[in-house]
Amino acid sequence: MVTNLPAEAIAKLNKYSDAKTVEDKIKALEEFISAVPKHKGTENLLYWARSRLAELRQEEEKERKKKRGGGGPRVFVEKAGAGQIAMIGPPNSGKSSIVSRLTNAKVVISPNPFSTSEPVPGMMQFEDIQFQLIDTPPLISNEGDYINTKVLAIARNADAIIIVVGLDSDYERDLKKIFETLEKKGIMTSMQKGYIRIVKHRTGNGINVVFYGKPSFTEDDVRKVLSSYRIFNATVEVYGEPKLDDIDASLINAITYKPTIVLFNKKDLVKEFNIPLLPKDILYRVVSAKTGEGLNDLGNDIFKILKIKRIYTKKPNSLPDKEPLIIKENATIKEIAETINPNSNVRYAKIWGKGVKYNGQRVGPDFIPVDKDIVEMRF
Ligand SMILES: Nc1nc2c(ncn2[C@@H]2O[C@H](COP(=O)(O)OP(=O)(O)OP(=O)(O)O)[C@@H](O)[C@H]2O)c(=O)[nH]1
Ligand SMILES: [Mg+2]
Repeated sequence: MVTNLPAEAIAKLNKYSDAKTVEDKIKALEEFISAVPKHKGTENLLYWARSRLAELRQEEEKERKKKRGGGGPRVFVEKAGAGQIAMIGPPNSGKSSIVSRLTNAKVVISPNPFSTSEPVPGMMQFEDIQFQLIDTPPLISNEGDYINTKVLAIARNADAIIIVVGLDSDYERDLKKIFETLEKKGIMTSMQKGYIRIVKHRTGNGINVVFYGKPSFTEDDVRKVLSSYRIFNATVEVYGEPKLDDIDASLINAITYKPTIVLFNKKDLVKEFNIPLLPKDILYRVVSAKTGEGLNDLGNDIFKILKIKRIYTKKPNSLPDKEPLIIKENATIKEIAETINPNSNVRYAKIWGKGVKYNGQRVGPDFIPVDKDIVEMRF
C-alpha cells in the first residue's frame, strides 16, 4: 500500500484516469511514473504502472499501423459478433483444430508444434448469434521457457479466454504455467483469488464498498487507501480474497478479469485422465476436436460466461426486430434504451417473454428483462 504519495503524482494519476486517448494516457502515465518516489513501498505500484504503460504503447503502435493501412503483422483483431474469445494454449494442443471445427476460418492444422504463427479469427454460430473465436500461436513452449507477448495482448483485448490443453501431454504443468503467465500480466481468469473493481464518481456519497468474498481488509482500510489517492467518491467491488495492495493495480487498470473456459482436448487419445482442481468460476470441458465430442455445448458455455442477454426490440403494432440487441445480463430497460440512443428518456416498456408474468406486461425503467425477451419502449 502506498501512503503519502506526493500531490504531483496524485494529480498525474487523475490526469491518467481522465485521459480519453491512448496518447494522452501514455503521456500522463509517464509523468506519473516519474513523479512517484522510488522505494520499497512504491515497488508494487510502479510495477503495475510500467506494465500498463508497455501495453498502452503496444496499443498506440497498433493504431499507427491501422492509419498507415495494413502493413506488418496484426496484433489485435477487429471485434465482431456477440463476443470475442481468444483460444490460447501450449503448442499442438488442438487450438486450430477446434477453431476449424466450430467456424469457417481457414487455419493451419499440423502435427508440428508452432504451426500457427498469426492470429486467425472465425465466426461460431450459437442459436441466432455469433461469437468470434481467435486461433492464436502457442502462448508458451513445451519446455515452458518461451512466452508469446502478442498472444497475451490478444487475450487482454478479448472478452473471454478459452485455454486449450492436450490430454496427451503434461496438461497439468501446461495449465499451471498458463495461469501463472496470465496472472503475471494482470490477466485474472478467476475472481476467486481476488479482484478489485473501482469506479470513480465525480460527485456522490463517498466510498461505497461491496464485498463478494472474504478479504483480509475492511471497508475502512479501502477508504484510507483511496483517500491517500484523493479519491473520495467511488464504488468499489471486492471479489475473492485480494490483498489491500491490489488497489494500486486496479487504479491503473493494470489488472483485468477475463471469464475463462478450459478445454481438455484429445479425449479420443487417452483412456484415463485426472482433471486438476480449478476455481469454481472457471468452466471446463473434456473434448475431442477429432470426433467433436464435448464441443456441442460450448456455445452455451460462452454465452453464460460472457454474462450477456439478447433483447429483441419492437415498435408498437409491428413485429420484433430479427437481430437481437446484445447487452449485459443485468441491464435495465433504461440502460437498454440508452445503448440505442444515449439521450433517450424511457417512461415505461411492455415485455413479452420469460421475464414477465404475462405477455405485454407493462414495466418501469428499472425493470431487468431476461434473455430473449421482446421489449417495446415508450418514451
Ligand atoms: N487424436 C486427436 N488429434 C488431435 C485432436 N485435436 C488436434 N489433434 C491433432 O493434433 C495436432 C495439432 O493440432 P493443431 O490444431 O494444429 O494444434 P494447435 O494447438 O493449433 O498447434 P499450434 O498452432 O502449433 O499451437 C494435429 O496433428 C491435429 O490433427 C484431437 O482431439 N484428437
Ligand atoms: Mg494452431
